[in-house]
Amino acid sequence: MEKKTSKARKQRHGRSGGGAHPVRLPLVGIIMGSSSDWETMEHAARTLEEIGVPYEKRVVSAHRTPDLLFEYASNAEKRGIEVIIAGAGGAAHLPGMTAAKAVLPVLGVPVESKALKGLDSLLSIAQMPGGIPVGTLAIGKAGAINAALLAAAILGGKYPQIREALRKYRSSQTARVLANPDPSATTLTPKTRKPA
Ligand code: RP5
Repeated sequence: MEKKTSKARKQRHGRSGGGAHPVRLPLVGIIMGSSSDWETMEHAARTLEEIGVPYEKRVVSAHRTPDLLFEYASNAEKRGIEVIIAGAGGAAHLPGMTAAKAVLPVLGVPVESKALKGLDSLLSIAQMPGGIPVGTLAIGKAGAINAALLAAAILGGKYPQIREALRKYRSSQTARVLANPDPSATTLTPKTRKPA
């Protein structure tokens, strides 16, 4: 047991204790209420991959698998997870319930619902009573991407390589915009372009 723990620590921090070596064990847990949320939540996963933040992903439903949710939220910290991203739609209690059982930062992504376009998800996640915070992002894809970026910013305080990767992500985003100043060059394909 002792050996396993120190091996895990080495894998996470590298020999120099957090600076130069890549972080390999999952630091972010991405959970979602249903596999139907993956279409949205995969944007969080892809963004973490782009920045090089190790993560795990799984379906954990607050109302369909409440015991699993309790187990996941209670054990995440012990397993080395440092930030949880929770996406859910409709009466979206997953992020709030997770935050109630874990002291880790929980970032909530409101998944767009069919009935109310995600406004129900947004309010369910954002309107937590004082005492148990959930950092709530925008509805849908933008929220999933930003949850990953915010997770990286939180982790960047402890892992310099993640802070640097986030800095690079931001500069290449800026460079992409500056390299494409003409909006008509990228938004209209020949088929959709109106005749002059
Ligand atoms: C929530 O209900 C999930 O987060 C999902 O957004 C929504 C619908 O789930 P499915 O009926 O598609 O499984 O629990």
